[in-house]
Amino acid sequence: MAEFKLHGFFESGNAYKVAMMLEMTGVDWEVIPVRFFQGETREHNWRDKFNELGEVPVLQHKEETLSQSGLILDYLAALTGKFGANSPTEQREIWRWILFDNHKFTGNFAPLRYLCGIAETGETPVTEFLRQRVRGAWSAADKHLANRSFILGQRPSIADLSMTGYLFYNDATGIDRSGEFPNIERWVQRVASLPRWQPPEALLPSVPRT
Ligand SMILES: N[C@@H](CCC(=O)N[C@@H](CS)C(=O)NCC(=O)O)C(=O)O
Repeated sequence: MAEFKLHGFFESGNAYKVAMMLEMTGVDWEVIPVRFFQGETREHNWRDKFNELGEVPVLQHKEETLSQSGLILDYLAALTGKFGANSPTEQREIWRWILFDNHKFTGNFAPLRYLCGIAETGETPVTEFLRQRVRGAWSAADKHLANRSFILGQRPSIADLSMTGYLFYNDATGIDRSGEFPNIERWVQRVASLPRWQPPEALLPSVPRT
């Protein structure tokens, strides 16, 4: 049995953020596939056992059962000594961007990607609104990355793993990332060039969609 157990599935970019960290830090981990599209995370039993919030990812390690990808990344950075902060100032900077990620960067992109590419709703006022919000959040990050290799500067951290998690998937959101946000595009490639990086399909299992 592996030391770390990650509950997740391929389409979950939030699970992928944690999978990247587990793989890139070289710890002993395994995935427990979650039948997300069949409603497993809505079942009382699953919520009682793993996460009362009804969300993936969940990480089990020894006596701990953790949810929220940002908090899990922070837990793993502290345990492994990798991709974490070197000072309280860096720690605050990491959390500033992880909170921004959860609220706006991933927070708007993930539902847009879901509506456009998985639910296939077609264009609606909701997709239009979300796309505008994504462009706003991505513009801020693109500007920040204009003169930095990574969020903290020259060194990759969990903030980069959190924010790029959803950017390694094909999406049908209608945003031309390389054309509109070239600094983000180069940053994504930089993260993909880090040692032990692997794409979502190599780390997370596909589960039935129906
Ligand atoms: N802020 C959370 C977001 C987690 C999240 O929204 N996970 C999705 C799957 S990618 C989920 O389980 N959604 C279930 C729902 O919203 O009901 C994190 O970063 O872990």
